[in-house]
Amino acid sequence: MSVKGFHVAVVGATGAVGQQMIQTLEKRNFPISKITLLSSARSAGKVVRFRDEDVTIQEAKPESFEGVQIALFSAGGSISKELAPEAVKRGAIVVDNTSAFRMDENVPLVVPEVNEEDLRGHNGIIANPNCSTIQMVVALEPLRKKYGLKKVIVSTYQAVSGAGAAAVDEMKAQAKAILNDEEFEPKLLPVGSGEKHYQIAFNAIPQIDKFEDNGFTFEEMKMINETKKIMHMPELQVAATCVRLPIGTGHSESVYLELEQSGVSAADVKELLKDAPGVVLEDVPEEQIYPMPAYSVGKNEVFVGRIRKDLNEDSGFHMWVVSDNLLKGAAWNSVQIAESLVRLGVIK
Ligand code: L14
Repeated sequence: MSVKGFHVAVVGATGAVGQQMIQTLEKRNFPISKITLLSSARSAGKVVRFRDEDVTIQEAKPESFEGVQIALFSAGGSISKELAPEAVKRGAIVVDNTSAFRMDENVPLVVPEVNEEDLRGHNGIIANPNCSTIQMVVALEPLRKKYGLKKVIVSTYQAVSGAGAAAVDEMKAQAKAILNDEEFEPKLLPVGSGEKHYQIAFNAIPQIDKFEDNGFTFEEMKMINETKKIMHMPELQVAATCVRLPIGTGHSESVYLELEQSGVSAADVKELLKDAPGVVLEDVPEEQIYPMPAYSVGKNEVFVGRIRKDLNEDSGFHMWVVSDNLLKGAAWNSVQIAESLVRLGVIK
């Protein structure tokens, strides 16, 4: 690694995740010699503070990646499909936070606590998994390693910021309108381009992304397919139900899992997760200690609690998994991948 650091680009610099990427790079003191902030033409010209300097955001074009060594993308799948190959062509390693390349065989899909070594096989693009997938696999991996994993059934309680800053604004406006007995017209959720839109304030919407023919939504299928890929377990039984709740930031998940090994106790599981990388165990029911999304905001870790053994299935366990969807679910995992690339010597 050079002493001065790397030329890093952030694509989607004005978005909910892009903003967190910039702040995370700064907080982690990532070795940066130059930062290039890119966005759509609409947001170009805005100025962002980075390490006590004003950086002007530029419109993302193929030429923008000249000299860039690491490019963090979070500007939507179509921008990634168009510009990530352009960045790679110019010598950059891309960490892409969209679903554009995640299931591509030639693209490692990485959560450093689980499969950091997969980074060595990259071909220029590395994919950052879906937010809901990331926090779940961080909690599952120690169990898979020690006891083997057979089956996972998850229900999510997802925050609105996953759908972008505009969706959070819409939720707040709806809440205000409801408290004032005023009319409002939902426009963004569950899917911006969809035919129908529903109220999110004081509601729960059992749809995140579009439906596939099999009855699952894309978000649910992402959790299913990405989990198998990250854990190298095509045979793992996984099912997901993804639900949007009126929460600003912080995804929660109720996870049911079955181990390969029987005879394991809840205490064994707690003991294992207590020291697991990236995990904070918050599990003292007698003292009402358990993770909650409101208290996960701004933190990089995955919080796990409510661990208990199933009453019928000896190898079955239930747990509650919470994390900041914009950080471990997106920006922090991307920056963490960049840190791993440096530490493993994959990028020099
Ligand atoms: O796949 O709407 O990275 O909360 C993450 C946020 C999918 C949509 C992804 C949301 C997106 C999801």
